[in-house]
Amino acid sequence: MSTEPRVLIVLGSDSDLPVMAAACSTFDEFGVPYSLRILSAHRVPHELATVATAAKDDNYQVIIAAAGMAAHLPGVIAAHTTLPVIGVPLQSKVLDGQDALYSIVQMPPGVPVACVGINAAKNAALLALQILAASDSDLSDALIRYKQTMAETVLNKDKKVQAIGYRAYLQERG
Ligand code: RP5
Repeated sequence: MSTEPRVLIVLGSDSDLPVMAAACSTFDEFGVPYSLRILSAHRVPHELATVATAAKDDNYQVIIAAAGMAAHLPGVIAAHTTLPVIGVPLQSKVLDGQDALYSIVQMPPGVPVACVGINAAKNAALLALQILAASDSDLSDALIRYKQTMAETVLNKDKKVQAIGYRAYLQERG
């Protein structure tokens, strides 16, 4: 597998990193290299535009952009590139992430952004991996194995709750 980063992750602030670390660890788990940048649409608009405009020539294939509050970051990036952009709305104190969700999800026709759930860093990474897997059979196989493992985990829980009943299950679950 190439060591050249294929995914560009952009955060609106370093305060977004604790949540978005789950995206990084998901890429680590699949052995897919990524670049991580901290570039605000509002605080460093020119630098952000430069990075977004160059992303395709820099050989990135998909971009994840995470921001909270008035989260214009994914939309602004999408305005500067034809690469697929996945937006992650982040929870904030005052409006609980709904501000970011609404800022990201309702893009005008012509400039799409794929929006995952509030704080859904892991799903953003998995969606990015699925986009890459469309032209990468090794990654596609790894994602199939991931889903199989997930299914086995749930089926084992189902078996267990049927075997020991809900009270004992809850006790064991803690
Ligand atoms: C957004 O404003 C960032 O994405 C972050 O979620 C929020 C607050 O940023 P800081 O004041 O913590 O840097 O642009």
